[in-house]
Amino acid sequence: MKIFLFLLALVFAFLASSLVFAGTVEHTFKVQNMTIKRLCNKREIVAVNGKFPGPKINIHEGDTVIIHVINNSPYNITIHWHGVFQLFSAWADGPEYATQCPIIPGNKYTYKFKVTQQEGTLFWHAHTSVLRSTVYGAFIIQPHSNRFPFPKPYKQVPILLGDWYDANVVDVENEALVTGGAPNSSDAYTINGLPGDLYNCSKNHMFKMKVKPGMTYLLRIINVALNNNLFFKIANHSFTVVALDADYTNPFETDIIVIAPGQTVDALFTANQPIGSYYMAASPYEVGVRDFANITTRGIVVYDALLSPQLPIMPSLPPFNDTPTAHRFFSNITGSVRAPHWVPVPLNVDEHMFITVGLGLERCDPSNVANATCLGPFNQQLSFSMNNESFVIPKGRGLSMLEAFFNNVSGVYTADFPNNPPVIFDFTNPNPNLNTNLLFAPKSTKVKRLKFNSTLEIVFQSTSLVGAQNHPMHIHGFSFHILAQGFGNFNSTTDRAKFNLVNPQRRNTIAVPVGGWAVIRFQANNPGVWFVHCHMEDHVARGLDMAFEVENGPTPSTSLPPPPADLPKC
Ligand SMILES: *[C@@H]1O[C@H](CO)[C@@H](O)[C@H](O)[C@H]1NC(C)=O
Ligand SMILES: *[C@@H]1O[C@H](CO)[C@@H](O)[C@H](O)[C@H]1NC(C)=O
Ligand SMILES: *[C@@H]1O[C@H](CO)[C@@H](O)[C@H](O)[C@H]1NC(C)=O
Ligand SMILES: *[C@@H]1O[C@H](CO)[C@@H](O)[C@H](O)[C@H]1NC(C)=O
Ligand SMILES: *[C@@H]1O[C@H](CO)[C@@H](O)[C@H](O)[C@H]1NC(C)=O
Ligand SMILES: *[C@@H]1O[C@H](CO)[C@@H](O)[C@H](O)[C@H]1NC(C)=O
Ligand SMILES: *[C@@H]1O[C@H](CO)[C@@H](O)[C@H](O)[C@H]1NC(C)=O
Ligand SMILES: *[C@@H]1O[C@H](CO)[C@@H](O)[C@H](O)[C@H]1NC(C)=O
Ligand SMILES: *[C@@H]1O[C@H](CO)[C@@H](O)[C@H](O)[C@H]1NC(C)=O
Ligand SMILES: *[C@@H]1O[C@H](CO)[C@@H](O)[C@H](O)[C@H]1NC(C)=O
Ligand SMILES: *[C@@H]1O[C@H](CO)[C@@H](O)[C@H](O)[C@H]1NC(C)=O
Ligand SMILES: *[C@@H]1O[C@H](CO)[C@@H](O)[C@H](O)[C@H]1NC(C)=O
Ligand SMILES: [Cu+2]
Repeated sequence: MKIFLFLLALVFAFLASSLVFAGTVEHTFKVQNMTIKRLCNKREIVAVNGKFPGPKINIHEGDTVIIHVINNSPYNITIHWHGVFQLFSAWADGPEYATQCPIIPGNKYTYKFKVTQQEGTLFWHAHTSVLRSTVYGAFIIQPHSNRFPFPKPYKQVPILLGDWYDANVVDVENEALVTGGAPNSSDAYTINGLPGDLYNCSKNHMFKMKVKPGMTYLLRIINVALNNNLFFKIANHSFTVVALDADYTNPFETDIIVIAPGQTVDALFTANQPIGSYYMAASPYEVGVRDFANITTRGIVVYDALLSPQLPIMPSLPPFNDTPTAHRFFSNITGSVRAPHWVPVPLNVDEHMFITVGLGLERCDPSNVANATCLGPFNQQLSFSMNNESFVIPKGRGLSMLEAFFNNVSGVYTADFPNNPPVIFDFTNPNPNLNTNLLFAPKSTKVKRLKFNSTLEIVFQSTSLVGAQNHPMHIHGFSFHILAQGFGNFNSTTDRAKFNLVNPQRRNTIAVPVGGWAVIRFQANNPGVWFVHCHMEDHVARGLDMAFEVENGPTPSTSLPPPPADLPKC
């Protein structure tokens, strides 16, 4: 009998390890104030379950995720599962007033969705105001079979690269919206919430990673910073990039990672250097931004050995404006066509869009702002736009955009987002000889309607009217192929020849080259309203957004199901 039970146990153990059944992963997120010391001060931040960074969600592909969000914070909250396709579950996507009204203080909402057709590194974050500054965590999708398309790493280590405000971040944003100028910059960068010893009072707030000599680690690197691209290095070690935004790539050898807000990079590194300790470090990559924290965050990689360690070695990081290094990283990585979940590039395009993205102005309205003069360029207010439409989030209209879509309610948004910019000019000329009237884009809430399953190609063209800046464009609900990218104005005659239709990288956030363009393509196979926006948080509130309204398919199983009963009301 004992032998029999033992054998039975063996059989079950075998089944459990080789056959993985789709499961359910359930968590409760209590969003609440938390007192924390960073830099030299104690501060109240908003955080989940008293943890900063917030809890890691670790699931397998195919799992159903149920997260009960209880808002005990003083602010409205929603949570976005950044990069999760939300196939036929748009109600769980999260951006405030796009797919749901916010969860007001004292209320709750349960996010429920199934994660399929994707695996790798994603993250979750608040999608109300600028609260994602401290309300974030890793969202890791393990392969269903636990098998990676590369040798199994010894350990997986999330590396959340963030930033830290030595002030209440909501006050910082609101102050900027009132003055019309740029918000105060963050005060530090962080690795897993820790600034590291180059900052004051932070010697004991440094991320430490112990490694075993000869072992290979999978770093799951996520840029959660509000407004900064980052360079990342480990002294004397190189990386093999194996995935971007939860999509496998061909192995790419590099000693530097470049990552924009909203992006992730999966990189292997082997502890193959002389026993000792080595700093890992991140510093900003910024163009056209006057004010940003200009100090490196660092953590330390320590070889687990009894020998007394040498002084740690510091990597040398590029200058903050090193666009060639950024472009080399961003443009050279290709998708792995043999890896799980590879999607071939759709070859027949149904809709072509050419979308300008960039900085402009909004007229200073003394009755609306604190002052007769605003603090933006030309004493006006900063504003951002796409195709000269500066998006206004439809707050105060009683319904989210997705509810308006589902119930056929008009008056929340209009479906006339233009396919092309209204004026063609020398988009990337830094000193255009133009009428300043060009700088003022109208405020509107426009979406682009797409047929179910149609294929869309977009040229994102950045503009330099008031100044060239980086814009990491994020599309909810989809990953897209990046066919080509370059500098200057996109030329449809010569640049189409550069399209990679065979093995382009696939991402959910494209860092449009500063003063340049990028071309993407995807199939709109998911009905709902999908927010599209720059992942520089300051650009979101000022209009660098739009949305896709993807129509239902022909059958109930290709249509958006009704909303959950507990969907928050406005
Ligand atoms: C939470 O923190 C905010 C910001 O510091 C503060 O205004 C608020 O009073 C705090 N609320 C509670 C319940 O502690
Ligand atoms: C922003 O920075 C200015 C200048 O340092 C400071 O006076 C102001 O209080 C800051 N704003 C916030 C909200 O911290
Ligand atoms: C108001 O304008 C004055 C003068 O231009 C400036 O010094 C001050 O900082 C402004 N205050 C606000 C809140 O924008
Ligand atoms: C550390 O504090 C000193 C004195 O307040 C200040 O001058 C310096 O800029 C601070 N350094 C950092 C990295 O914040
Ligand atoms: C680390 O790299 C530097 C610069 O390449 C080199 O001089 C040094 O010898 C290396 N240190 C170790 C411990 O390998
Ligand atoms: C950033 O700091 C570096 C070195 O401390 C300095 O050379 C550079 O000019 C600074 N950049 C900005 C934009 O402040
Ligand atoms: C990457 O792209 C750059 C152009 O930005 C090119 O010069 C370089 O040779 C490419 N290859 C690698 C492996 O970096
Ligand atoms: C919305 O309109 C569509 C198409 O006209 C229709 O099929 C659907 O039943 C309508 N939905 C509601 C809730 O009225
Ligand atoms: C944007 O639209 C406004 C209002 O129609 C117009 O005055 C302006 O010239 C346009 N600018 C551009 C860059 O298209
Ligand atoms: C949508 O496209 C997919 C793959 O491209 C195809 O398998 C599916 O049948 C299409 N569905 C409809 C309703 O057209
Ligand atoms: C595109 O490039 C071709 C070939 O260099 C050139 O003749 C044409 O003028 C360019 N078009 C634009 C819009 O710049
Ligand atoms: C919070 O959400 C409610 C309901 O949508 C809204 O009325 C209120 O204005 C929101 N508060 C803020 C500060 O956005
Ligand atoms: Cu932007």
